[in-house]
Amino acid sequence: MNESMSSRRYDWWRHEPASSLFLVLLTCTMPVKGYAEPPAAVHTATIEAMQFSPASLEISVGDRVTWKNADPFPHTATAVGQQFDSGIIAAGETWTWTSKRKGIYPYICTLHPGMKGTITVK
Ligand SMILES: [Cu+2]
Repeated sequence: MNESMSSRRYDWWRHEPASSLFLVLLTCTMPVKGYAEPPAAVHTATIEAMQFSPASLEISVGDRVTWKNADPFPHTATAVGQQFDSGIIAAGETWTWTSKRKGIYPYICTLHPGMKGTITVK
């Protein structure tokens, strides 16, 4: 019984070389891909005293930006072109956005439109 099971397993490898090759390729390319791509960075913009700090951030595609509201009242981080919109970020809360496309994204706080910042995705 054990013998027939092992011969069946042998047959699978022998008669389905395409499947075997696929598995080998999948296994070999996954870690390589991981090394080739630079790790995504996380950038922080603090909202404090009615200002985004730093007001300008330069990031790469795939990077994340976390806004942290350090004021005792709510704010938003809303792209003028609507590419992102945090909605209300309550006092002490954070909101994170992952960049997907290159571009220059000026943003404001919709509650205090005088507050301005810019995210540049390169
Ligand atoms: Cu605000």
